[in-house]
Amino acid sequence: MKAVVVSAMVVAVVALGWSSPTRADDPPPIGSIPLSEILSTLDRNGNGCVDLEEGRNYASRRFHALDRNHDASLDAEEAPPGPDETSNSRPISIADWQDAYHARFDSFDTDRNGCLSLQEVEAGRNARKGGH
Ligand SMILES: [Ca+2]
Ligand SMILES: [Ca+2]
Repeated sequence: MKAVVVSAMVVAVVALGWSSPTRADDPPPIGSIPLSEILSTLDRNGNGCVDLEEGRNYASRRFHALDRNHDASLDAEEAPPGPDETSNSRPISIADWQDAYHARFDSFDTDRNGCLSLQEVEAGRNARKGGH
C-alpha cells in the first residue's frame, strides 16, 4: 500500500515538474523534512550532501508555493511563522527569505565545506531545539 502511494507521488512529481508554483501540496518547511528524506528530497546531484544551491532552489520553490497572491512577499497568513521556517519575520520578501536561508545554511555547515551532510543537518536541528 505504501509503495503504491510513493509511486503515485513520484509520478505526480514528474508530471508537475516539481517546480510549479501552483501545486496544491506545498513543499514542507526545510526544517520539517524527515532526516531520512533530506538527501532524496534536496540532493539533486546525488553527491550525498545538500549544497547551498540545492537548498536555495528548494527554499525558492517553497516561497513561491506559499505566495498565494503572487505579490512576491509572504505575509503571516500565507506563511504563519514557525520554528521550522527559514525566518519568522513577516511579511518577508524572497530576498530576505533567501538571506535567512543562507544564514541558517552557514550555521549548519560546521565543517565549512559548503555542503550539508545528514549529520550536520541533524546536529543543527538539535542545536536549535535545545538552544532556547
Ligand atoms: Ca548535492
Ligand atoms: Ca504574498
